[in-house]
Amino acid sequence: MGPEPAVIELGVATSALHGRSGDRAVVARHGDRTLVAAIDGLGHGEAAAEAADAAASILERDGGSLDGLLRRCHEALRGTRGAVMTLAEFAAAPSQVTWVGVGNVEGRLVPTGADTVRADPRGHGGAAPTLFGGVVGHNLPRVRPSSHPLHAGDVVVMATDGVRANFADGVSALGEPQALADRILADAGRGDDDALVVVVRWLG
Ligand SMILES: [Mn+2]
Repeated sequence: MGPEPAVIELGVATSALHGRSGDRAVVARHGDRTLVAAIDGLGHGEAAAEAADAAASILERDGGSLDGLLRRCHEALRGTRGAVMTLAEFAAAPSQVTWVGVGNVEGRLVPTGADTVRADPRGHGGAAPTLFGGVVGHNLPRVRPSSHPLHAGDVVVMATDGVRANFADGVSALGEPQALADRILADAGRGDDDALVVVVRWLG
């Protein structure tokens, strides 16, 4: 018997400014851990989509530490436009999310039972991954992933900069992840860039 897999429910909402989106969501299971990533290829259009595809193929295939994954993406994205991304790895024993970002793909934890959570991670309310300045494929910063305990029903939201930074305001952990993702995109989508909202509910 292998270890218990991390169990999540997922919702993804996306919109493209022109043609193919340069924003990409990835979900990959590696052993007892489930990796969820939100990727924003720089700019938009085909060149952004190619950069996002290169990162997605690494993340779908490879396991290992988050900083190791970022390094492999960095190598794979050399010669592309580059991408920013946030990676969140869900594990069941103990129940936690380990996460980190390069660039400005924001993440928030909306605790189960919380009515709403403020978007500012430095304020009261939801935890957030640390985002390190840089661009995967061009300048990769030294990153330090952080971990946060999860309780069944907690929701993690990730959104690219095609979504306003206050996207988590008023979001509750109730409701289906796909409905939450659709509503956040409808309410907070900027309309001037590719946009991606990824919602994960932790089931334990
Ligand atoms: Mn963008």
